[in-house]
Amino acid sequence: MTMTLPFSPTRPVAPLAGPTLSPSVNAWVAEMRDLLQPDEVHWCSGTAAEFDQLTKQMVREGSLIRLNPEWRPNSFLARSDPRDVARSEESTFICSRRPEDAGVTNNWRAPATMKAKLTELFRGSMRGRTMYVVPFSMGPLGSSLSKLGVQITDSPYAVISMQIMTRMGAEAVRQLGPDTEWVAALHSVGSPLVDDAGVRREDVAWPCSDTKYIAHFPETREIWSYGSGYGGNSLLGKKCFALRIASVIARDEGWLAEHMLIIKATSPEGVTRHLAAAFPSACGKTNFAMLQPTLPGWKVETIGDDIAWLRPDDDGRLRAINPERGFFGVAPGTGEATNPTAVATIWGNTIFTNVALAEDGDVWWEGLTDRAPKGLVDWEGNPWTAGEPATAAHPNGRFTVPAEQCPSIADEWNDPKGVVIDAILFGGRRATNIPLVCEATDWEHGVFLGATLASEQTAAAEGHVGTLRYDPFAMLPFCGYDMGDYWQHWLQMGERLGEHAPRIFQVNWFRKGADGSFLWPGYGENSRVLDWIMRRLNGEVGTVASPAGGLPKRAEFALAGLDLPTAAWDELFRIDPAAWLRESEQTAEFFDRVGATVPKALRLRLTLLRWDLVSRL
Ligand code: TSX
Ligand code: MN
Repeated sequence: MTMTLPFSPTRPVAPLAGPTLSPSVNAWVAEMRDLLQPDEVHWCSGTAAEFDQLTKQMVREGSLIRLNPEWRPNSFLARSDPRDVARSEESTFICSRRPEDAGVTNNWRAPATMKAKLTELFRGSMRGRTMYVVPFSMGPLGSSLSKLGVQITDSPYAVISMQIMTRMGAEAVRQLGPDTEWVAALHSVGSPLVDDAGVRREDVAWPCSDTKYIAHFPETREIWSYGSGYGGNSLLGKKCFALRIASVIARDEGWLAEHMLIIKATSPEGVTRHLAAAFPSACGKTNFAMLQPTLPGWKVETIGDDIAWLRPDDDGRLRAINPERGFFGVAPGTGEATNPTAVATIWGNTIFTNVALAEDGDVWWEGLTDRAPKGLVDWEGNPWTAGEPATAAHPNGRFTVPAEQCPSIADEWNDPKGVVIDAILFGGRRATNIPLVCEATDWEHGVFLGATLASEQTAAAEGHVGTLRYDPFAMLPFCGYDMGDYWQHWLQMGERLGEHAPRIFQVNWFRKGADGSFLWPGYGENSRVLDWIMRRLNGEVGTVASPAGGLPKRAEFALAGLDLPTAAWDELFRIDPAAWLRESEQTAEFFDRVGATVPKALRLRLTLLRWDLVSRL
């Protein structure tokens, strides 16, 4: 199977893009056109010519700035409305018929009530604008693990971003047969250019609305997003489809839609393994997905940096694809020192959002280089000088770039069969208690580790230092159904996979010593942790049993060439029973909050852990 990408010079000219062979798609598009009342309808072809035409139009209209092509060819800067800079979780809803199906960790609304309200908001919301129809595939085209969607949007920013982030356009249309299942994804920035009286008004660079709804209808597989142009709210293939809706489809069909990166690791001996890993935000997930090993002879290649769809194959092994086609990464903190691979990836064909503009027509953000260049314009378009209290780039500023440009991309990233997952990692940002690495004693313990994944609050954040912010499986804002039911589904997947189940590990790069400094150097040195995990899979090294799980033996861990004092090693793996008992009380409170659907097996695990800890006091 061949697939031509929009930026390939050999890509053919636009083939037929629509209307499709799917009567349900054609009917929905017609119905939405009547509701939204756009001036024009544009079926997206997904070609390089279309990307070029749209970006030129947006530059003309002032909603994009073309970067200096000498430094950043075919690349653009978008500045959002300052009130539209992140996903709006308080406006995100799961609209299942029964509130219990959404669970207490989601905002719930009745589907009929939400649809009635949103229908009135959407009515005429595209007046004076173009309605873009964006057919897309999440996952390699034609893969049995992939799913199709059609997004309707009035945001050209969403269109060009979807072109980078998904397999979008004519190739996706070709996958849409008369009976093909697809997800309807409706999006409007909620800023019509013609009012009810027919009076036209000027557009702005980043139209949006103060009224925002990111509504999911898991039972009918629909997404209705109103009022925001921001990535997670407007690129509906990503969090809305590939996580919230897909997690429900996955539960119904017996697979997993997860907030996980996927990497391929090859040892000096030539042993290759594929790993999936879930990390809450601000843990450096993209950095880990593009890790450059410091251990000689090791190679880590990237398959995905955010989302994994995992499904048992005919041989009973768990196979994974990355449903995305690009990276929508946080820019600040991405630099030569932290992630040189990402820096190389964004050489061109990249959309930057809410970062600073340099005098030479290139972009800049905190962490790209040690010192800021002179003559910067900040993310809001104002002159900026180093030392100002505010940052030049918004902390949630982003780059959107095709995955194929990543120097470490693995050959298999586009393989319709996916890759067999050998290990699953869970990692939080924990200054205390959690060791650098440990192995779950079995699948059920691994599910317990995923369910209790948490990050520690820093002094700056609200709440007390040491208070845990639970983010189970890094899925708290992304699970489309009840959290307890989701854990139960994970337990059932383990039973089904049996001896073929991947092994589960917990990692923590962020443990601190008594003086408050990081004990582990992190970044490329995390290859030492990968080395140990791979040796565990090979059966080459043992473990020391602990309340956390199986810990490495110091003599069997690759420490050569690393100046890690024995005291730091001991502290990285120290289990303080009293501190763990206090933590287990927070865990019990969290389980109580999730409620009656917490699987008995996980409650029992917690009880047994607490008995074990008491005996160690
Ligand atoms: O991404 C990170 N990773 C994973 C890399 C593959 N970060 C950045 C997190 C914020 C997004 C890390 N920060 C990591 C890490 O492994 N570790 C740390 C903590 C740390 C920071 C600085 C140092 C050491 C550890 N500096 C020195 O030791 C000199
Ligand atoms: Mn994410």
